[in-house]
Amino acid sequence: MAQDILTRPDGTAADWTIPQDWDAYTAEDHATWDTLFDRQARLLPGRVTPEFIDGLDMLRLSKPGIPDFDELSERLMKATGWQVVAVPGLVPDDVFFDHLANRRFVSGNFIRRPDQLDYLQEPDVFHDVFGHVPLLAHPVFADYMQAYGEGGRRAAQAGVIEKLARLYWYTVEFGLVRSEGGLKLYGAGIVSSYTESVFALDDPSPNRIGFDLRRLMRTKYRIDDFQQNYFVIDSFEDLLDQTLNTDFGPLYAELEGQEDIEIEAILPTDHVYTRGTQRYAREQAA
Ligand code: HBI
Ligand code: FE
Repeated sequence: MAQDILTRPDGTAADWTIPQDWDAYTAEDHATWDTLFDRQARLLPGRVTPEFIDGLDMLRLSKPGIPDFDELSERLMKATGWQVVAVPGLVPDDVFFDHLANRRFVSGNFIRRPDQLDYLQEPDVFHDVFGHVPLLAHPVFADYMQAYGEGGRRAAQAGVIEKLARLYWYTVEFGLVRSEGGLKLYGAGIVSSYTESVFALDDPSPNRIGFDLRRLMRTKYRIDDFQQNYFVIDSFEDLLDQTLNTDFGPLYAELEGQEDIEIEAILPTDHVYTRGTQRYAREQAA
């Protein structure tokens, strides 16, 4: 993967962490956080899974300004034993997995510029902290993330990271969860995006299909625009049960000879919540 060619910047520890250097944030940086936070805080109630809102509250993330990671880690540590550590940007897969396996979530310490509110390539502190950290206060999701890190270390040794990366993508980053009141958001890539928070639930374009581990691991994904397909889990407990409490070794062997599934495909065996029109993707490609 591309991360293999990353080189460790000067001043970075062996595990790629750096001091957050909270005092170095400018008034503009904090204002950018507040703008992004207020927008999502108004949009998400009723759309996001209630456990996410519980996490925001428990971690006092509504306090204005970019959170101080030490303060945040202290609260998170009490809830689930996780910490947040600062990194300069993307880190190599093995480093990333190692942090997760040790219940450390890595966050970029920088924040996007005011002219990049809606789109940026690298994960910044808003995506990483607002998007990912609230669910780390939930005991089951917290265990899922640690198990993912452990699974990642094994997948790296077996040379099958691509399959496991798809699991992260379609759950941790872009997952939906079923509830009595309809589908809800929980993926960090969605909940940290003003536009995708609406698209993922309301737009007729994407498919929304039931979570199925084998099926998911064969499904390609796109990183450059709104998703064309979302996988829907029943609950965090079910997600953890179906995935990381099991040994993936035999599964990888089984998937070895099978072809990838196109992003927008719907199979006869799929549990279809929404058959998308794919109109958005078609228009973007035109
Ligand atoms: N590094 N900082 C950072 N954040 C990520 O989300 C991340 C990473 N390195 C690798 C990675 N994610 C993924 O490629 C793994 O899930 C496979
Ligand atoms: Fe992310």
